Amino acid sequence: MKQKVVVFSQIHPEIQAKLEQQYDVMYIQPKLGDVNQQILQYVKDADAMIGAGRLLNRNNLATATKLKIISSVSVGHDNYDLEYLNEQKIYLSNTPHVLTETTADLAFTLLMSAARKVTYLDQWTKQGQWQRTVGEAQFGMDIYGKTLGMIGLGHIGAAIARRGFYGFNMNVLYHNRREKLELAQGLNAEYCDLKSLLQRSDFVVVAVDLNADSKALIGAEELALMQSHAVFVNISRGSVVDEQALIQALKNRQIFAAGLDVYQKEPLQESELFKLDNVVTLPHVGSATAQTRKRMAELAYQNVVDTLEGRMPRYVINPQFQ
Ligand code: 8YV
Repeated sequence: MKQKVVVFSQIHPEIQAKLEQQYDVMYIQPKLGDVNQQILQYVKDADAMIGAGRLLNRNNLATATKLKIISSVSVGHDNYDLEYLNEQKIYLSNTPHVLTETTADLAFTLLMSAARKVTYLDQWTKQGQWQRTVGEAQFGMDIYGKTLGMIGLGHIGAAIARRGFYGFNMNVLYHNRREKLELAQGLNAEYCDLKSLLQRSDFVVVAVDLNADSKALIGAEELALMQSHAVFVNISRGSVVDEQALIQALKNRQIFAAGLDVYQKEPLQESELFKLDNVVTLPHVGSATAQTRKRMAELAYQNVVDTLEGRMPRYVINPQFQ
């Protein structure tokens, strides 16, 4: 009798095929109706779940009596009710490291696109607005040699800081739950409090995990500390930022521009952000390259195999069911 695995989001086809060879695989398919009802039905005798981008908690996992692991194809794991998984002794695993550089590339893409008005000017040009030499309305902000303020200096935050320091000769400030002396030394980075970072930075990049400390970390008060020429980038989680406050700050030209890859509600379907010419909005694509998503899926697959073969998964979040 094959063990049962529930796939709750799209994963790389090669990994899908490997799962189907080894296990009895069921797919959660939104087009078939209520996803939570599908999850409740399929997890009844499931041994493992693999996927990303879906809230899994004590409500939609209530029927999971045999579940041994939720293998998330992501580095962030705020979608999962960890307290419940610990109660039920269900491993939660993730896929760190393989997406670090790809996500940092995307963060810097957002920084540069927002700084130089790339998306606005692309549309402006394509609409035939380019009638004469560009003027101040088309001017962007310099990046080279400017001050980069990192909110969060984990693996991804450090990779972003390296791009600024080595690639653009930027002066790096950082705010983190604790100082990262060794890492900061290599980047000549200065640890500072959040207020000082927001006041001094030309570019503010949010790269924190979503947790009790970082939820709603950036609101109207924090945005008001930023300089009017400053650019704000968020590649962490939407809930780290008060989105309405950011919209107001952009509308009022309190800051120069923003580059966003995450939002309080995803997918972002209707938003005042769509009407603004000083924000770049991307659809949560930080790790979204074919190569990186395949490597993430490979790690997630191995976490499932290890668990179902009785070994501790390599990237487990709750190794001893704290
Ligand atoms: C995931 C991410 O693809 O890894 C993460 O935490 O945010 C992305 O790489 C996303 O979470 C999937 O919904």
